[in-house]
Amino acid sequence: MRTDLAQPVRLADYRVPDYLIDTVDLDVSLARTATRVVSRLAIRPNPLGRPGVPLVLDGEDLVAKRLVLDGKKLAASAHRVTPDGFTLLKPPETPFVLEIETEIDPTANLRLMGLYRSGSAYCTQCEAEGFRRITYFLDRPDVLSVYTVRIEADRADAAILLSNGNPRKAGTIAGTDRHFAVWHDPHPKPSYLFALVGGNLGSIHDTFTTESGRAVALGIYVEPGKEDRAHYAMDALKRSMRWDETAFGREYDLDVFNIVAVSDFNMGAMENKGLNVFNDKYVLASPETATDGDYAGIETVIAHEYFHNWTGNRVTCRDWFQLCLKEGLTVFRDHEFSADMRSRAVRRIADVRTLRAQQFAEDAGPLAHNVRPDTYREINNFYTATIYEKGAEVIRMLKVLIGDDAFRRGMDLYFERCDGTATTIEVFLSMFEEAAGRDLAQFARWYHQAGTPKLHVILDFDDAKGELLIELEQTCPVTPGQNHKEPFVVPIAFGLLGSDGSALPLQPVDGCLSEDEAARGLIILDERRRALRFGGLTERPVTSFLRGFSAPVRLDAEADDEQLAVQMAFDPDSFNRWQASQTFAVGLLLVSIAGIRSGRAPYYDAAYDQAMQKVLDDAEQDPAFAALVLSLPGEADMAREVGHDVDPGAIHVAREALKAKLGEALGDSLLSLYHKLEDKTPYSPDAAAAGRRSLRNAALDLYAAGNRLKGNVLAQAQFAAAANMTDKLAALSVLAQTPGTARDKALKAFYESYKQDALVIDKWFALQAMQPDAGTLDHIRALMEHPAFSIKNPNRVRSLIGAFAAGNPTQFNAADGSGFAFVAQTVIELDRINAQVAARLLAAFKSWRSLEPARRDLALQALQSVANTPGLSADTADIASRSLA
Ligand code: B3K
Ligand code: ZN
Repeated sequence: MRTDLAQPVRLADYRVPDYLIDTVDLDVSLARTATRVVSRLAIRPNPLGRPGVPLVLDGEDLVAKRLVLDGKKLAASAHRVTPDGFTLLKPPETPFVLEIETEIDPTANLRLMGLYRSGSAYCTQCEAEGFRRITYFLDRPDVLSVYTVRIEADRADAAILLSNGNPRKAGTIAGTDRHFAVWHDPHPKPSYLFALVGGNLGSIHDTFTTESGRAVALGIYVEPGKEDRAHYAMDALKRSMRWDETAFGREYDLDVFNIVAVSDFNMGAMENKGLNVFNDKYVLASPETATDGDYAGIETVIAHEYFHNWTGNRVTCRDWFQLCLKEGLTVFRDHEFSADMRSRAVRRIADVRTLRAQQFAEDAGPLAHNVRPDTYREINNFYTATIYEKGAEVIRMLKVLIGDDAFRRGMDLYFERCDGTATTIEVFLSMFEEAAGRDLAQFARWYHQAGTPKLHVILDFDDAKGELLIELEQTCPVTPGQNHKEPFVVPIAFGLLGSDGSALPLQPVDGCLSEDEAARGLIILDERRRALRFGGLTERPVTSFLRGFSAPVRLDAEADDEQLAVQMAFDPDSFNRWQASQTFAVGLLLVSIAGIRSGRAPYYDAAYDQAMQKVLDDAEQDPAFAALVLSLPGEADMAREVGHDVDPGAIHVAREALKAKLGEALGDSLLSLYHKLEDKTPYSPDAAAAGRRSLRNAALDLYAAGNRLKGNVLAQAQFAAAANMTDKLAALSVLAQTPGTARDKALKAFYESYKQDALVIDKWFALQAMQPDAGTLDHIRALMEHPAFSIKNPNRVRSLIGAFAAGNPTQFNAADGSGFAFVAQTVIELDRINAQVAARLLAAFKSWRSLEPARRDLALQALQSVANTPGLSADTADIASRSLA
């Protein structure tokens, strides 16, 4: 295992590989503690590389058993081999075959990278650099090879044997109880997309016929007995395959597509060619065990991994600096898919909430980095919200800027020209420059400059002339290593409303807006400042900026309560109707938080509940949307709004008080809505039914905040009667807010009902970990001893410890430092087991510098305790040192 700070890898140092590997023949004999891997590599010097240099293959924790060059045992003097690498000192100048046998121990592999055991199955995870834990290789994404894989195992140990590509051959080894399968993947791929699975798994099967009439055999493999829970994933897969044909013209390209669900997995899922491996959380669903949110998550992740087949696999990344080339683009594609499957407006709001909660927070702290970074020490730490979510926003802006048609032409060009290559962001952007006939050099700054730009808006209304003057200015905060920022290209979708809510035509004065901008209701801000003037106005209009959240920026615009109320009721852009409700609440909360810190009572303004009452009156027209409006900005959102010297305790008090006031003021309407939305029909996970449940549960939550006793009575009844997990968990989360015997009883009953089901028990862990009351930390410590908890399983760690660190701002940031110390201690313990998950957990400290001084000191001490631990993994050492820098 590597330790402490690794040498940084720099984009500027990129060099093409000196050798290429055309084909890989793997022969893997599975055994629990001693799996044998024979790898036969057809290697040749890269005509573009340096001639005659030694061949250096990556390795990690490997034991080399046999080394053969062109059929002859390799002399000791001709090579160097260690667990971490293999060097062939003088490689032949013409193509040669290198055969390497390694032995690996999947059972001892707790890092869950390379080949490991999950439950009773063998599985692999190779992205980013896990293949080198299976065999010595040029483990970099720009080495593309055709793989043929033979897997052999005891039939009793692994009846199912899967790898990438198409099945070629299978059979029994005469006279033994062993069998084998051979898979061949005709598409050249980088090693990070290699996968292999062996085990005794249950499965469901289906067929998909592609647009051009080819039949594809689909299979989903799960723990035996859970087959029934895989049907929604299969349905989502078929819808994804069809959608990629219609939305992007992309057809599937193998005879089979398999998905395997495992219960030990470092992240959500992995897009290995033709053999996606999934965290079972994103495959398994039944009404009794999965919430509406889980169903939506499965749909998205299934789609995301499938879409990688073209954006990631057929066209891959030249190096890991280009990660957003596949991730940002694929997130954009899965967002579009979900928007087409469900309500576009509701999806957009949900996606922006995630972006702000995760990416804006990351961008504002010490872990901020470019969408296309130019240096890293540990690439696994760059699978971040910036690469994924901001990466997707950048693509969305590109589409807005050049228009739908040019965007589609650019994508088509990209697939046509780059298919089968490992490429870069520059090449990607050049496709759109060609398709749209415009220069994107300035737009590319979104990839090269970190930080969330702020858009300042100053308004001035000239009554006499009936003109509105708008002054726009963009600024961008300093981020690690970047003090100076050049202006971004910011597309601002924009409109004006009358005080009665009517949409007003845009009448730019003196051609201050181009015709195209005026027609599209779009201001393109590509300088630091821009002034605009709109005329023909009989009264001061209400302004609506950033419709649909047209750019990932923070908006700083003046708007009074009356204007926000007009926007909430009438803005034709539903995103901005929702945004106005949030801005209203943020304004009240900021006053309240400042007051609480100076010893005053929480602040409230009845204008807010009047505006919210109107939303409730129309709630049934779009229940999912109304549910989002009823959910107040979260405590982490408020911490971001406060920005510096944050006191999470005061934020909690202010938010609870606002919620209670609102719940009380709207009590009757909430209650009647709650009763009206009761649904006695059988559960269906579709968006409309899920929307009604989310509104009903949001109404219950808000009602209970203002009417605790009566609310808890309703929640008790719902908890007892609920036939689906969405309603059950919503009721339990209301009950969990009041410490005492009723809560304990409900939690116990929940555990008893679902103790067989690890994924449901994860919800039980998470709910308890997120309670803001003072007893939570002790309770978590006790739960870590619970038989259902295991520090070796990433889902358990994320649901108990991760939920505490990321979802319990009050107790994680407790004034005595106990939350920080606990998470730091757990990171240290976990680091020895699974460094990747430990490093991810440590990133929960990303906002520590914006805390008030006393807490900041305590967070600093906790971070230092991690950084000073001897023998830390490269993963955790990297996060610790960047957090402290
Ligand atoms: N590409 C994988 C993530 C791999 C993470 C490696 N640490 C899943 C995805 O984004 O689709
Ligand atoms: Zn991805």
